[in-house]
Amino acid sequence: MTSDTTTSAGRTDEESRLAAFYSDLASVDLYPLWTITRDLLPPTPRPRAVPWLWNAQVLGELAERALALVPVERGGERRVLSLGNPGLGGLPYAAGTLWGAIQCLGRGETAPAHRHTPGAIRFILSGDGVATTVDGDVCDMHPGDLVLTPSWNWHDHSSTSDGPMLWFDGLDLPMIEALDAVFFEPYPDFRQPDVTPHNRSETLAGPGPRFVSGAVRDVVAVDHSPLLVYRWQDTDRELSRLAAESGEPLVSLEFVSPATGASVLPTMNCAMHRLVPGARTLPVRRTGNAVYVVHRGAGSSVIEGRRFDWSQGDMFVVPSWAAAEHNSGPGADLFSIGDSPVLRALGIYRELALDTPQQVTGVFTPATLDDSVTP
Ligand code: 1HN
Repeated sequence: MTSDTTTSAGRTDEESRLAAFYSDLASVDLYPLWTITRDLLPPTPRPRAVPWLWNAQVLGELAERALALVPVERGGERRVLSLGNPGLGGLPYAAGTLWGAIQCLGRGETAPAHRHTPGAIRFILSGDGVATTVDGDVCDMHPGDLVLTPSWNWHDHSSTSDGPMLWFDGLDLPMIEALDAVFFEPYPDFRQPDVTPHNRSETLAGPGPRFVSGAVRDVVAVDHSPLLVYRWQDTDRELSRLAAESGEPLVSLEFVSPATGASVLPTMNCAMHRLVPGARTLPVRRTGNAVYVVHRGAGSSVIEGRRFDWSQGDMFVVPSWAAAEHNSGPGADLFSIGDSPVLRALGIYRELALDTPQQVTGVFTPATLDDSVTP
């Protein structure tokens, strides 16, 4: 029989053999590359997460309602409202690799001790009198401070205040989940002992620099920073020094390990950006996702052609390779987290500076609360 013999089913012999071949492939869980229609190798990254912004007033109001309505207990562990990027189809992640959230703790409360392989950072928004104990070191927290809870370090949060504290949580959880490497363990007691003196890492961390100029670093390290708290006064002083020295509209510093000069966590970098009043930057594309928290001031960012107006306490996402440029009105300080240390370590970090401002094709309108459901 020749290959073009037509069978009773109206197929040539070859067509029949091909159909049987595809059916056999599927039956043993094999996919031939030439039939895969999803774009495996797009010319540039196509993150599913979209540029997005959460409004400070909405976040604050809902955090207050959570404080009034929901206790902090074992199981739930934390009173956290996670930023869910609408591009991610219902996942509670700010971007494909990053968790971002607002967390609140009320007067006298403790969020129970546990540890997990995802690493976390806290950036304090408001309130006072909370300490996070990190593997036995009680770290006092104040607005503008950055506190690290590195991978597999025991951590709990305790309030000795008579008011609530709010902070931003950044975690590498989606990345660790993608690597199938999430482990979690509750601490045997509700909280770790409150040992004195507090803030030991600040005296033991060594004299190395705690900040470097520039938002993205080449130095990568497997270890996290021995310094667990970066104080706002130090960050502010360094930003002022850099701004005066450079004369640039935007200065960025990265928080680094004083021991190695590498990012604070092996998986995440933390940076602070100061825009002078009236600053305008040109657009840049960078690989890696980033979440920004407006610490002070107001301004706007154009991300992939859409303008996002922001002010203090707002949080927004710049997904990988999205063109982003920033403008400030009265001046602003922006805190950011990003996953670029991982891209750096793997040799796949890229940056592309664009030389003209983007055309603004739309203005983002943040979600607001519907008055009819707000009591
Ligand atoms: C976590 O442990 C904290 O310790 C905050 O405060 C947010 C989100 C997902 C998983 C663990 C915390 C978290 C988290």
